[in-house]
Amino acid sequence: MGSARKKHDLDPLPQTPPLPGEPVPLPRGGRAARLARLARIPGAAVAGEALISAHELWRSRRSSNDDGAATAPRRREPAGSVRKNHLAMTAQERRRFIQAVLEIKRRGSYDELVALHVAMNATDFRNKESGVRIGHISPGFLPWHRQFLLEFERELQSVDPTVSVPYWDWTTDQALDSPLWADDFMGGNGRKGDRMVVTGPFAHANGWRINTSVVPQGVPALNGHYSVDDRRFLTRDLGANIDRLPTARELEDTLALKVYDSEPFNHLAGGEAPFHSFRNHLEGYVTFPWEPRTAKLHSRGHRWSGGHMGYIASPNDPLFFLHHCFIDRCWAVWQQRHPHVPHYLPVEETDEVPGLHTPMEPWRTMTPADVVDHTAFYTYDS
Ligand SMILES: [Cu+2]
Repeated sequence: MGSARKKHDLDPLPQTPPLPGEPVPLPRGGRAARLARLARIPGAAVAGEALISAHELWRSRRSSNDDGAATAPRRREPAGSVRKNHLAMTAQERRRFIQAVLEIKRRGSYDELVALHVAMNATDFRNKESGVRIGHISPGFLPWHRQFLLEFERELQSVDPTVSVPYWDWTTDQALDSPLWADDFMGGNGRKGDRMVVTGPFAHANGWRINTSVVPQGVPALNGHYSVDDRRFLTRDLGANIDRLPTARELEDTLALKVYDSEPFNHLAGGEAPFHSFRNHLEGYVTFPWEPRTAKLHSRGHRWSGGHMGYIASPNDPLFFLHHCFIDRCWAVWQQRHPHVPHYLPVEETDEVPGLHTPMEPWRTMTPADVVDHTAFYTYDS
């Protein structure tokens, strides 16, 4: 049923180049106003006022003669967080995590993070073929999302210092009756028809509202690509858009790759033997010849979950953070398997993608080099 609708709705992590090559003018106005217009649902609570257009910042830094040195990395004292598989959390840990998420939603910082992710996506996906790409379709994918999760975790810890971000290992945790989908945690699937999540803490009836648009205004190319669906309730459509979650084999084959990333550092990198892009295979834009030629790993997790997870504003679903925490852990595991290769490439930034020492936008507080070793900030339970 509704296959045409689904195809239209859920193609945000595209396998095919979605965007026309024409330059798209950025909206006029102050940076905060611009970002707010990009990301906010009219009438929704304000989020993201303090954020900055990543694209604009990048351009201005690159054209100035500033040496681009980042300020000292923000390192938590002590680096004591342990990120756990959610299946290993106690009932109390689960409760505290959910309470902290609800509190930062109430404060507005949750929605600021969603808005920030939308702003970054707008630039990255528009420039899929060529142009500046910071956190997606770029070697910056892993360090950028590492900092994004650190910012999220820092917000949670300002509410409850005992909380850390849990992860969802979808290679083994695939059952629809997993505690992942329980009423005291992520809540369940969307209901038939409108796909509204109706159970758990993020159900509309329990107060969770979508405040950040899935449709960035002022980015016409994206408006044509993403469906206009600004209803205020969280949606999911588990398993409807793609038949299964990523497998352990997919992950193992990708972890075996020895090169972090290579030219052209986009959605095509490592697509052919010798498959020199761990990053792109993990991000999920290319597959091995023995795999389905559809999204894998990171992309497949988004598409399988469906609903908001399939959109440009996927962090609207807190599931995003558990998914990306596992992706982050995959980078750490890969480093352990390949101790003697560069853990981030390229060393020198290009006109399009960040180098090892390029400050990450829009924060400009850390570079990929600063976050390459996650143990400076947190550890994983296994
Ligand atoms: Cu992302």
